Amino acid sequence: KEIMIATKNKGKIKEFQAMFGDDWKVLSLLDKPFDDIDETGSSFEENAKLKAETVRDAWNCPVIADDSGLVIDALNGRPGIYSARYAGVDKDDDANMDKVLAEMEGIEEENRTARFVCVIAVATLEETHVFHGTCEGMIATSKQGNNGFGYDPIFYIPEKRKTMAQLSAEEKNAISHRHHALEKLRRKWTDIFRQ
Ligand code: ITT
Repeated sequence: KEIMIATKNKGKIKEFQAMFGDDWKVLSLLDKPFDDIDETGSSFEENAKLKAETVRDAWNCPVIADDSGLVIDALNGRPGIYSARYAGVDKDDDANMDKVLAEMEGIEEENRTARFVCVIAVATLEETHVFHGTCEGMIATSKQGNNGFGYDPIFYIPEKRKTMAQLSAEEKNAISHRHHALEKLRRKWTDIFRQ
């Protein structure tokens, strides 16, 4: 079984492949090239739909997309939908984290709350479905850990006493925003694909 996920983000691709499991071959825009899609939406949901539907319309097959990011309360929700290029350069994780750490300097622990948000859009030939997932945490004061991708080294999870980047892939994939969104999709899978 194969499923196309309209992403070029290697971190996302790895996580989806692990979460779908060996029964599935996760295909991405790294396997089948596609021009960069302008993310012109004003919400995770709009951008997830835009990516899934753009590729679905081009290829006439069901397509999944993931729009995600880090929402920090003390920064009024930033970086939010601008997470991938918060420091100006697309997907420069270190620069993005440095910018967040600088903006969060001096902010007390109780005001460092944040969440990862993931919206998965599933565009079939008939319609598009969206599924939301979140993961609550705090912004650390420095980078810790080497696993995962993106903002994981500065996303501290109090229950685990670790940052997301200090968790194994299995541990992250059991609690992440992406996991929660995918679980909601799983519950509707047979309704959506009638298979
Ligand atoms: P595609 O559009 O090709 O899927 P992208 O990286 O541009 O890739 P987004 O626009 O959804 O995707 O931006 C998501 C950004 O949010 C991503 O680049 C990371 O900086 C951050 N992010 C999302 N999920 C994350 C996770 O699980 N851990 C850490 N950071 C994450």
